Amino acid sequence: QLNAVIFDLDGVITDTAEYHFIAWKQLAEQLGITFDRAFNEQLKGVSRMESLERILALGGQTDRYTMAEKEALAHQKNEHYKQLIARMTPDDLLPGMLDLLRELKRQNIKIGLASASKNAFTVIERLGIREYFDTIVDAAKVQNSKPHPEIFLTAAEQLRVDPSTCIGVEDAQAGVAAIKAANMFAIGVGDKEALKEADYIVETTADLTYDAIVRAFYR
Ligand code: B16
Ligand code: MG
Repeated sequence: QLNAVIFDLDGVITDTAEYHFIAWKQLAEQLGITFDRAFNEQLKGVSRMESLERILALGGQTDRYTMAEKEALAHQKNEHYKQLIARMTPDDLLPGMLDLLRELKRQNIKIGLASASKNAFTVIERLGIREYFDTIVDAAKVQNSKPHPEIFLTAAEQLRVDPSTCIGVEDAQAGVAAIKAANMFAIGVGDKEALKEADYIVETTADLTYDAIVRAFYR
């Protein structure tokens, strides 16, 4: 029986990856590190500090900064990112997502958010969809990042549902792995090859209709 659907935020509900890209790119350039869109793909679903570490490694600067300096660099990126997301509106919802949230509500299926972003709440507010969520679990509330299942398990616990009755929706490979480790039904949005661990894969959110996901879950 399907009781809940738990969504990732970035890349599933909205495309904040572009804003993360702009903010990280500016910081990387300041440090003399060349940073392109292809590399940005590797930062999807990855925490802020881990993203910084990967960028420093890309530039061969892993040991150049103290922990305090790294915190300051991550803070600087986040201030820039916050300026960018402050301009988001409901128009930034990905295709089909509002319809899906509405239909889930109508069918009395619980809705959760499991995002690695500490800015998740702000983004949800900017998108005007706060009212749809029965729980929002973000990186600030968990110890372990994806692919660890903790964030999805915490969401299920707060929704008071058994993980096996949940669908998790993710665009990142680490996210799909986290959903599977939580013993939930995993839906991947994006590349078939990259997300092959998922139980069901759609190319874009436009294909993420209520009927399609329910059919996949009960198949
Ligand atoms: P913040 P998700 C993730 O969100 C993003 O995909 C990832 O690129 C970002 O670095 C991470 O959140 C942390 O974000 O710096 O705002 O805490 O895909 O799990 O919703
Ligand atoms: Mg994501």
